[in-house]
Amino acid sequence: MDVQRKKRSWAEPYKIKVVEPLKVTTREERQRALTEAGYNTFLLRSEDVYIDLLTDSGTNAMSDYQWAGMMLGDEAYAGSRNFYHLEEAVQKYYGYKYLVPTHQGRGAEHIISQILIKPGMFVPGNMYFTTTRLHQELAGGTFVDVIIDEAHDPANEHPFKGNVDLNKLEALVKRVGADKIPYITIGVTVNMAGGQPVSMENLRAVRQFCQKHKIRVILDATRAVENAYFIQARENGYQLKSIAGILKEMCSYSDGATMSGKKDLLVNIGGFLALNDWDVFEEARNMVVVYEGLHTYGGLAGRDMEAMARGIEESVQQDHIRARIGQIEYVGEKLRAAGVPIVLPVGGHAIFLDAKRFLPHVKQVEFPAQTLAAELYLESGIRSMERGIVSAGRNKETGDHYYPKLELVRLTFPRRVYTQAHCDVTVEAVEEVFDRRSSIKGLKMVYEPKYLRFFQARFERLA
Ligand code: PM9
Repeated sequence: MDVQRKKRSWAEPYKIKVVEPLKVTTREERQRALTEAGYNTFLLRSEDVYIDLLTDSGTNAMSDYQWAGMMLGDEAYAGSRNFYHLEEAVQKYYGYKYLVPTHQGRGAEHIISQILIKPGMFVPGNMYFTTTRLHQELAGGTFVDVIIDEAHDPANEHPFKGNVDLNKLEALVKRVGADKIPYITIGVTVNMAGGQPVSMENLRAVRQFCQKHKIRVILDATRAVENAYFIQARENGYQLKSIAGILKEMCSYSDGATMSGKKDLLVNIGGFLALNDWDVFEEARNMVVVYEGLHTYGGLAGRDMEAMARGIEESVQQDHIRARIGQIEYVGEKLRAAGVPIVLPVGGHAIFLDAKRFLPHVKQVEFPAQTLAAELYLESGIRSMERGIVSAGRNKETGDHYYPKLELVRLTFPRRVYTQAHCDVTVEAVEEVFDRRSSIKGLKMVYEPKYLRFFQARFERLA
């Protein structure tokens, strides 16, 4: 007799070979640790953390293939064979001609900003990213947000919330003139919007517009493979295309990319700047020796470059990316079912709790997302990250806080690290904080560093 079978679940396309014990702490220990850390999860010691969802940056588990590659590190000062392997992998999978390795993403952001931005220029982008915008400002530029409005609404379920609004871009060109715009940065996916993707159609349209106005397009390709997965899943005409093919097409609409290899590329350290334009490359290759290291290592050991080259190959495998994003979707579905306010649709690397709706009684100047991240740690030992007013920083002209529409707490999943049981524990912990949300009080900032304050700022509970 024929039996109608239910659809099979997916499972991680790997098994575990090495384990790292986790420490469970008591509430008293966590309160002590949190007070010492000034209510900033960046200042906690990792040994006081149970499940670490601070970031997916450099926290990935490498494969045996990558670890084997580490033993093949050619630690020559110049011309390491691992550099050539990395260069080959970037050319093959991303399609750019020239490669400048950097120690991580912000090294690449620094170099491209210093080369292309002159004081008084404007740099549009599909929502700011902390380090990217700071490097643009340090080079004398002003960041201008040209993302579609839907991206600023956590409940809006637009499938490509990372898209550039071409009307906003056009308005900027009209206002300041194309010669004042050295390039546009397109984040794929958009981290601060909730890991939201950009459609291929939009990338193509931006390319066309920018070609007409002689404006360069620079991708922030940090999570471009995750973006490629969303294009495959959501955009007409891409269902049967490979992730590798989609990734290459995405990059073909740009002149270059900055990359933090610590995310998509499944490594613990590394990044690069990739370019098609020889003149810009020549300057970048010259600058990297001042700030990072020789142009064939850029601040990385040979073994790190080898691990990244191998990570590129693994990152575009269909079963890998499906499981990667499947894990985020699993947590998202459970939280949504429990009525916890999260950013929708669920993005590529994290679940973002909507702190404005989670803690509506905490004013934005009382740092609702910072408060919620601290509270989740206190409840469960789970570490998350604030992505709201603290991350947004201050307006360099007025000195006032930026007041971002999105006030979020990010539960970021490292790749290939946690199991479904860790996901269940996380959901339960969030639900418990949600149940007692009305009793939670905000914070005041008692120490504020000058740059990227979210990393080191300190807070105290409001009485
Ligand atoms: N992102 C993250 O946790 C690292 C710490 S927060 C500054 O999400 C994008 C989209 C990123 C990113 C880092 C960088 C900088 C550039 N673009 O951290 O310097 O998400 O390798 O990359 C972090 P690096």
